[in-house]
Amino acid sequence: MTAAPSSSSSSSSSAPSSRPHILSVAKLAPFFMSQLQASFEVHDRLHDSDPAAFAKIAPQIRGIAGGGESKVPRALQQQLPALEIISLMGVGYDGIDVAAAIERGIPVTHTPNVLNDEVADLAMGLMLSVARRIPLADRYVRAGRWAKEGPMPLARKVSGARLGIVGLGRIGQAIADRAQAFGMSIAYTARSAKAGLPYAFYPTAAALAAEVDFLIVITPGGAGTRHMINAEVLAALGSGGYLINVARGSVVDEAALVDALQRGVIAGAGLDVFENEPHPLEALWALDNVVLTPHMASATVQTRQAMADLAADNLRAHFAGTPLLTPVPECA
Ligand code: NAP
Ligand code: 8YV
Repeated sequence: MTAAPSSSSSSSSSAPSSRPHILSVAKLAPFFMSQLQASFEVHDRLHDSDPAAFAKIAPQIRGIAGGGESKVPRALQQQLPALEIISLMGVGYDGIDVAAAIERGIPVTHTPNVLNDEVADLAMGLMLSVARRIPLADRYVRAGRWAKEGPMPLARKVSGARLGIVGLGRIGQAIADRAQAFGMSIAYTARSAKAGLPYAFYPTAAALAAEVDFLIVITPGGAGTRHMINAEVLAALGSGGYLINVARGSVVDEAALVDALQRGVIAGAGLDVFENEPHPLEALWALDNVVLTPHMASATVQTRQAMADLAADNLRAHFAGTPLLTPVPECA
């Protein structure tokens, strides 16, 4: 969280409003916030900025709006006796205590599918960037090294290589579509094999890693996938292998990854997500065989607008008494 939240609602009137009160739990994009403010009384991160004011308004809060990285623990839900819905602008919802919400009949909504292309594009971009050393090459030219030292060392070919996808869901399949156009062979792991798809299934990440050159991770975060990519998986990927993580930082044991990168256990990594955001391990910063991006896989104007529209539509649907557009599977 980078900016100080505003301390109260969007209403300029001192008269009580009949519009539903919403708590935003993240710094929301202006094009999301403006939609919320048009329909609701929005209290922007008031629980963080002014706990006393929050305690007064809490009994009236009927909705929560947040992003894919937002935390909505049981303790926060318990402070909101009138809470009816939690709407996220993001597909991942590992920060939400969904079980606590379900106990009270509170639906949780997210924004699947509208970001598949964008996240798949960045996964391919990271794979190309680290294998072809594009950021390193950019720095090489800017530092005047081309003229002094000549061409850079040769890179690793991506087209035609063996790709493993950890998590073949909505985004994983969009990655596979792109990889097919690169002539890559495609294999995957997931909780279960997918009937009707022409890709080889491996029951574990380690078994998959042993058979591929590039391993792209695109599962949900949370307890079920925590440190699924560990030292054993990295050893299986091997000294010619590259890891790409566009899922959640928690899925990869980051200390084991740093060790593997430093010792040449794997060839390189492209990382959009980290265990402690926005503070990736500083040991990663010094490594030439990694490409780092700041959790930006869905961050284009077009896709973030589509995510905001869907998240706002879910809230509007709830308060209009019409069916939710995209509840998380546990609430569907
Ligand atoms: P999805 O359609 O639900 O797909 C998730 C896939 O992960 C499924 O194939 C699922 O297997 C697999 N999976 C789940 N738990 C697993 C486990 N314990 N072991 C092995 N595989 C497991 O989700 P999605 O829409 O593709 O999104 C995936 C995730 O990407 C999100 O939850 C979010 O964390 C992340 N994400 C990141 C960014 C970013 O900015 N970097 C943006 C968007 C999304 P089954 O099919 O067998 O159930
Ligand atoms: C965004 C994400 O960073 O959708 C997700 O799960 O991690 C990303 O799209 C975030 O949700 C924006 O609010």
